Amino acid sequence: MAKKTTTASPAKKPAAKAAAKPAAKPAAKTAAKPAAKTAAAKAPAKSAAKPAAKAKPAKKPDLTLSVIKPSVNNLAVRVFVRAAKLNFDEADAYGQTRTKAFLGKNPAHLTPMLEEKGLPRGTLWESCAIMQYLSNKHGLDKFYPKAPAKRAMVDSAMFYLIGTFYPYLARATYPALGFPQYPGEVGASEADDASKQAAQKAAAAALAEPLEVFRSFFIADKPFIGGAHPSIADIRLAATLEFLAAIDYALPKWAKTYVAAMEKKLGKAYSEPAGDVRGYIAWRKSQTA
Ligand SMILES: N[C@@H](CCC(=O)N[C@@H](CS)C(=O)NCC(=O)O)C(=O)O
Repeated sequence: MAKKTTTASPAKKPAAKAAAKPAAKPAAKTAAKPAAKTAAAKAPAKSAAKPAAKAKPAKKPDLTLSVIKPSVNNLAVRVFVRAAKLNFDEADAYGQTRTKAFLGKNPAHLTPMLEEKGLPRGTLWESCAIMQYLSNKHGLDKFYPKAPAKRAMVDSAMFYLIGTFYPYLARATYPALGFPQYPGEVGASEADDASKQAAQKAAAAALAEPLEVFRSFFIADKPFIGGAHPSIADIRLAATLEFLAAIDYALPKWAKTYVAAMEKKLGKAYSEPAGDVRGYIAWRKSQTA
């Protein structure tokens, strides 16, 4: 598998659509050493007579990911490309998504956005679609099982997350995160503060049911939805749960254990990009304290 290289700059920019403070941690600092260096370091000692083998230049990443670092939609894909050890470039798209150049590639102005030559339109957005595509392309069955029935469960969990769980979560957490809510939401309307708070409270209360569905139905008696190894649905779910810290949501014990198990299994691939989200939440809280 190709070695990861990331050219992501440290998270200097303010969060998503929000305010002005850097995410606490820089983006993945794991930027791989240039391949050439690594290869040279591993090369066996050569006899003095032979000239040293010419080091190969690092392979140019074949995919670019445009991201907004404090976002959990982005976190899912950022974790995935690291865990899958893909060869990628990361571009910070904060404040860029409505530019002419970005809209020309992606009229939905959404991140994460994948750019890759082989794609029919050159770009792909929607976090789950990006993870599905990359898993298919690189044969990453352990993240996205090939067997139709197992794959259907992963798909179902992801659709359920995007279609049911995430809208509740956005209504419940976006006000605390300083993100604008979607048009038509009470939180985005002219309603008074009491009505907005009631809507936020109702959304937070609604989270318990889908959360329990993830536990009882999708995870059941396994460590992860994917079984012994986290699937792309698990990465999407664990990443999403990170936002609940913004409202000090009382995560059930199983969910805390689940995120910890994910972090243990994926190591830095999870914890480094998660640091950007956690850092942003900590900063928001420090501002409103
Ligand atoms: N369902 C999408 C949601 C993507 C999304 O909402 N992205 C936001 C960041 S959280 C974004 O890029 N917003 C920038 C904009 O709308 O201009 C996914 O899972 O990828």
